[in-house]
Amino acid sequence: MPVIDLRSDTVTLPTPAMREAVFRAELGDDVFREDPTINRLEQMTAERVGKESALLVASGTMGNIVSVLTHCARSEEAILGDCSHIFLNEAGGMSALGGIFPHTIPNRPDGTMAVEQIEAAIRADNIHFPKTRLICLENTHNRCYGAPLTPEYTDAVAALAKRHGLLLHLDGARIFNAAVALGVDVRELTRGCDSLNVCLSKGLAAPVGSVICGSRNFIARARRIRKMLGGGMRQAGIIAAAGIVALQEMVDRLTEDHANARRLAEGIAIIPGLATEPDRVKTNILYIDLVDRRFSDEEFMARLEKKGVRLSHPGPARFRMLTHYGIGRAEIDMALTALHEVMQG
Ligand code: TLP
Repeated sequence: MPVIDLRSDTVTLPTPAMREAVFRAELGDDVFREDPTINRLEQMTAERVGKESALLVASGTMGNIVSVLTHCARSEEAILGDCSHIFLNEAGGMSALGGIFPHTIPNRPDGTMAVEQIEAAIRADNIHFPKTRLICLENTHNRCYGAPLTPEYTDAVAALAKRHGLLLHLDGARIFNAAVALGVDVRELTRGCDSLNVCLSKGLAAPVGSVICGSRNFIARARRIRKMLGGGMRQAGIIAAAGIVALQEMVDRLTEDHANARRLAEGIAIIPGLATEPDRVKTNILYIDLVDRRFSDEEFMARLEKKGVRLSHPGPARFRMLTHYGIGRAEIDMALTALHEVMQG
């Protein structure tokens, strides 16, 4: 029986073109900056998102922590959403590794934080307070149904940061999903930020890797932090080769994932005992609530697993599904059938 794995878009396997590119990749020692494939990926990514320079890192988590450690010194403060991945899912890296203080603002359902609330959170110059240094945004917003943040919103936060002499980091793990969903050039979503993290190993289906982008000066400093964290990866052109294919061939098809997620949500909305909000689905992420408490969460997941459907379990009676490369319309319909059957008992 085929497994329909909707736990995450990180489960994607590399495409045949990626495997071929990995096989043929020209390699060198990247700590000496001698891996031509990495150099090419970094240059390509920087150009694509409109920044001067870029740096390959092992993961999205590493991209975020390297960026935050590059921007902030110990005892400084970063303002970020209370539902952000950096705050919830990165093992508290900013405080553990950097002595950086996270100051959270509520995320609204559309993934934004109210600009007035961000402004109110910026500390006055007073010896009792940590110094605010950084604002972090997340686009698309994972916990908020994959909501894409608009250019207008990002520009407004960037303008606020500038007015207060702060820096702006964008966790753009799924920034291409946002660009495709909004029908804008990705640079419109990145122009105001000082750094961003782009993941190659989520919807773009590369096996490993993220790229952080920013000014030449930022990337030069980030390179040292990456080394300090043990992230100098030598012949990692093996990774970069698949990343190049991801950027070249896997961005436009994200529209298919978005259409499939919407179809899935619309199908789930009419299944008795389950609840979801199809109108919130703008990209490839949706959440469902198990309203019917005949089954425990574990029982629900086990019954679906038996029918070959996997989803993730971010909280009590709440589940998450992501569409991605390898999940077509047929798989969506099979998943809906499985959900119907499970709920019919
Ligand atoms: N998110 C993963 C899990 O950690 C939840 C997923 O399955 O969605 N930023 C955002 C917005 C992310 O969603 C993720 C991964 C990361 C950063 C971290 O990327 P990795 O997993 O490469 O460290």
